[in-house]
Amino acid sequence: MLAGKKFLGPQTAPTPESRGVPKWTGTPEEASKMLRAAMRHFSAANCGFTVLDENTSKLIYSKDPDGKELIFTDEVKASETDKQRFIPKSCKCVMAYTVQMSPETMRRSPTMTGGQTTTLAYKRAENIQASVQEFLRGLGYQGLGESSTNALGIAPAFGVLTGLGEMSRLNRMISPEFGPMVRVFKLLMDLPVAVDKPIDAGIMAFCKACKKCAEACLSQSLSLTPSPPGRCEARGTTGHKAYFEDSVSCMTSWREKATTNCGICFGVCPFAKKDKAWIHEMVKVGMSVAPFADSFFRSMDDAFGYGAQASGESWWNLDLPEYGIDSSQPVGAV
Ligand code: B12
Ligand code: SF4
Ligand code: SF4
Repeated sequence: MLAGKKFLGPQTAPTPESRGVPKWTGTPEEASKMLRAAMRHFSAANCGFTVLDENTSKLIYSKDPDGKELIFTDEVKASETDKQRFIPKSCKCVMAYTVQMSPETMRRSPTMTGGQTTTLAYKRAENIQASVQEFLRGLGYQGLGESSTNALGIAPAFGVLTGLGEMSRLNRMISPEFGPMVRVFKLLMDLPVAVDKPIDAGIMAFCKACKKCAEACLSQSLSLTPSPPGRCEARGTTGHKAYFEDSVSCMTSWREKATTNCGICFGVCPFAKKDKAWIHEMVKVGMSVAPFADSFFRSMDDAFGYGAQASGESWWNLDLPEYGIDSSQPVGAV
């Protein structure tokens, strides 16, 4: 199935109403547990939950990429017109979820082999979103998704708020289980769920000494400041601490190459080599117990050559697993 993304979903699954049965009910904890299992089954790497409040509602865009306005309403049913999408205030539960990307192909950025890492994850996310929207409909609830790739709201922010990972020098989310090798998505629901909390796995602290991504970026778009500033002068952004990148020079460098996007910074990150080497295990231990060891572990990562970019040539000789990812990685096991 390649469903294409829709705000309201495919709307084809029979509802409890149409089957003459009551909607599913359970505790918020049971709902979260059920959704976690369903999302893994649909091929998401992990998912987490939070609730929209006065602050976090600001992370929902005011307009989708197609120009339609996103408007919160007191109506019970979500709907859309030519110009607007209406989000019932009852759809205040947010599920953020991740989809794994292949570290082996990403470290071939910026080439077509590297670029398809992104495309493949987006294709899988289309199916995952449609599947969970239909799953919720079958239970008697609404799942409001991205109307097109990356619509609806700021994905890394919801990833962090739902405890899936931490922000990093990439100005993107790094997950303890999968490193930066995940794309992040979100869905609004009226199914009450148990919420998760943001985590501190020492990742942002590790970034202070590491800087590997910023040194590898060919357009010098990433921040080299020791600590994340709370304000981005270029964007006029305040309110969250982040290592803001120069997104104009990043995107310009893609356009100059004119063949593909880029992801060098993701590919070289020591956390991208998850479970490939003992060094990674040591990094994990080091960062949780001895933050001063971070620069040592970054040097070890360099010494073992794990952070190297790779050539996009002869990709057909790569003996990759399906989708180039390890789908046997359990979550929460770090
Ligand atoms: C626009 C965009 C870009 C633009 C501009 C980025 C920007 N910062 O504006 C450009 C072209 C530069 C870009 C590049 C890349 N991107 Co991009 N991008 C997006 C997009 C579509 C929108 C982000 C946005 O709204 N930015 C505007 C404002 C909010 O930016 P900002 O103030 O700098 O805030 C950033 C962070 O600080 C954080 N954030 C913002 N508010 C808050 C609040 C809180 C509380 C917290 C914790 C965090 C947080 O989120 C923002 C992420 O860019 C998202 C998808 C999405 N809907 O989120 C993908 C997305 C962020 N990109 C992604 C990726 C992977 C990339 C690339 C590696 C390209 C690739 N090969 O895929 C590069 C990495 C470049 C880099 N390291 O800087 C992934 C990141 C996944 C992850 N693990 O976090 C996303 C989430 C797409 C996806 N569906 O997975 N991107
Ligand atoms: S995607 Fe490429 S150009 Fe953009 S910040 Fe990362 S390494 Fe630099
Ligand atoms: S390469 Fe180093 S500095 Fe960059 S995100 Fe990864 S751990 Fe942080």
